[in-house]
Amino acid sequence: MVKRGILMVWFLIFTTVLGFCKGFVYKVGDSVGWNVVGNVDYSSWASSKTFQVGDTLIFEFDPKDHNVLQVSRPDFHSCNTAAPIATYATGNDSVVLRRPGHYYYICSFGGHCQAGQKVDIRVPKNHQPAESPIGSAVPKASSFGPLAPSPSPSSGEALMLHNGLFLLLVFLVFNVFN
Ligand SMILES: [Cu+2]
Repeated sequence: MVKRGILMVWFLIFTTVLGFCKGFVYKVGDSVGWNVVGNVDYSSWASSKTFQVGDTLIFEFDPKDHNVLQVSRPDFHSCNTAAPIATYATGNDSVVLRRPGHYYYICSFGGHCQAGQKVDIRVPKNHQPAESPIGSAVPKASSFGPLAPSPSPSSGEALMLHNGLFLLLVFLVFNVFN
């Protein structure tokens, strides 16, 4: 019974450490969300962030008035809505940035893209040192983020994660054989 209690504590510590090491969740447009009112400059919104593989974007909008189309680079620049790569239309849509590169999103409703409802999310190839997360960035609760070693504060977190994992395994093995 005591052992089970200790195991629970370890599990809690482990999952907490894990929670802080994963990708961040970014709500596109912060408090305004995905909209044309509020005059959000989505390009400066995006350039103020350092996205990483494993991060999640959340698009919040009224599905009667907006949607989210992932499009190619040329379609992004010309606001062409005819050939989307993906469409999101629930009004509370999340997208996980699974690989490096550019992610282009536009709204296909009349004139919205032309009015600036478009965002270019760039996920750098290399694991960038994470800026101190501010604003809408909150730790995410599923799937691993990148844990590539780099001389940054996040490498300390990664180290913590690995240590935590190692200790948990040692602890579990110890418990099984005793
Ligand atoms: Cu729209």
